[in-house]
This record gives sequence, C-alpha cells and structure tokens, in this order.
Amino acid sequence: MEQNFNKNIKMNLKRDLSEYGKPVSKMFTWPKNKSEWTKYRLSDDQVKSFETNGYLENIKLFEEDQIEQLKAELTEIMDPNNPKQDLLYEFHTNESEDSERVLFHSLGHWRMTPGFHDILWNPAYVMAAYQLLGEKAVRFWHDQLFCKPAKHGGVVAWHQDYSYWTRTSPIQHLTTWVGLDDSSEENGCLQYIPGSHNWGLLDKPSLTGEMKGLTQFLNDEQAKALENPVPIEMPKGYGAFHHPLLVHGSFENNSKRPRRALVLNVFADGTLSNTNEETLPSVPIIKCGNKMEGKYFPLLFEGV
Ligand SMILES: O=C(O)CCC(=O)C(=O)O
Repeated sequence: MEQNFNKNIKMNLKRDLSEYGKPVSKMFTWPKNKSEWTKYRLSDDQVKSFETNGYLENIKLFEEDQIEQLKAELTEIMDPNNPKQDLLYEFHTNESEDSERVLFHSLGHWRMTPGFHDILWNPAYVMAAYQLLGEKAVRFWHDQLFCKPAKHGGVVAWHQDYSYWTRTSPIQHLTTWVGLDDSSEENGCLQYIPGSHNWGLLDKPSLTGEMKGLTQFLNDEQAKALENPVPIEMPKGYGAFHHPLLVHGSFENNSKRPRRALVLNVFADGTLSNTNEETLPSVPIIKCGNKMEGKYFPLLFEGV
C-alpha cells in the first residue's frame, strides 16, 4: 500500500525535487502544535553532553520501514546510469585512494528521490538540529552518502567537516550521521575524538587517503588524542550529531556486512556565502557576504 502510494507520487513529481521546499510524501507526520513537538525534544543533559564532547549519539531518527524505503532508493542513486544523475553535486562510485578498497560517496541525492528528499523534514531530526544549533532556525546545506561494501570498504580519514566548508560562514553548522545498516567497529563505524571541537580550525587532509593524514596539522597532545577515538556503534536508523569542528573518521570495513550511511548537513539560518564562486556544483552563485538561502538551501524548521 505504502509502496503504491510512493509510486503514484513519483509519477506526478517534477524531475528535480529541489522544486519542493516541503515534504512530497507521507513518510513523516509533521506535528500540529507545540505539545506534539514535545516528544521530539532532546533533554537538557543531551544538549549539554553535545556541548561538552562535540557530539551526541544514539538518537532514534527512523523506523524500520523508512530505512527499507531509503535502502531501495539508495540502489537507484548508486546506479551510474540513473537518468537523474546530473542533479547530484558529486558522485564517486569509488572515492577511496587505496586501490584495494571501495568507498562510495555522493552529494545531492535529496533532489532525486522522495525518501531522501523528505528525510530533511523528519520532525525528530529537525527538532534535535534546532536545539543543537542553539535554538536557531535550521537551514539545509547538503546531504551525503558514505557506503562501504563488505570485506573491502575503505576509510574516511580523520577530518573536521568545516575544513571543507569555509566557503560558508560563520561556523554554525551541524552534521548528522545515520546508519542504513547496524554499525560497529567490525564494519567500520563512525569514530569521534571527544572534545576536539575545541581545537580550532585545522587544515584539511585528503578525505579518503591516509587515515592519519590530519596528524601533520596537530600538536603532540592532539596527536595523542587521535589514538583514543570513541567508536559510535549504533543500530540502523539511529543518528549521531556532531559539531563542525569535531575530528571524526572511520576505519576499513573488513567484515561480511556492508556499512552504508546517510549524512545530513545543516547550518543556522543567517549563514552567509564566503565566496564569489559556486558554493555547490551547478547551484547559482550566492555572492560573498550574502545569505545562503533559496530553493537549494531550504529552511527546514524555525522552532515552535
Ligand atoms: O561515514 C563515514 O565514515 C564518515 C562520515 C563523515 O565524515 C561525516 O559524517 O561527516
């Protein structure tokens, strides 16, 4: 029934889903009033923990059937012959610099399929993002997929997200990582360096090359902290939120299970362009100093 519903939706939708600044399906129910929003609020302790450590893990964001829908759509997105491929900002069937390993990485699939479009308006997600941004209105930046196949999945080297995003400012961004598979150390789960969001902005290493490429930019104490990462082991559908300066990465997947993950990146409304070039491939230029806004950067939630 649900699947038929989605099929009908797909047929009637415009090709580029960035035309819709609101959900296009019934994947989520948008709360009607303040009291309906309450159940999605993080506790004060959770917000404090995020501020102290630079991350917050294990927040349930998706139900089993929603994960199944996303996995089905993932197969379409990963198909290099998908006729909507031109909508993507980036598409790497294998971005790994290690010729023995594979790391699929894409950006922009929210414009391609109804599920990946509508997860931007997941009430549990937008409420948590709003709180972790300091109760500021949440605006979408871009999405990502990081997929490691079983047995030969590649690494994501230690890095800070903002070091790749200096074309937008000030630093008031938030990343959310959600596994489409259960993730553990065995299959190359996300790993965090607690407190590293206080290290300031570091240079950026190659994202998919040498795991420890970041070390060249660290002092001795920081390099030591890199030896003690926290593995973020979570069931599929659960999310981890991290600060834009938090150092994170993930090791190889040598297990018999894939490790596929979606990532949502947002910033507080009022974030500005810091460049006179494109902020994302093929997206119209927003002049330096002007607000990041418009249909490619929809406002997701203003609070209640
Ligand atoms: O999925 C991974 O292993 C890395 C994800 C990542 O770098 C991020 O969420 O910013």
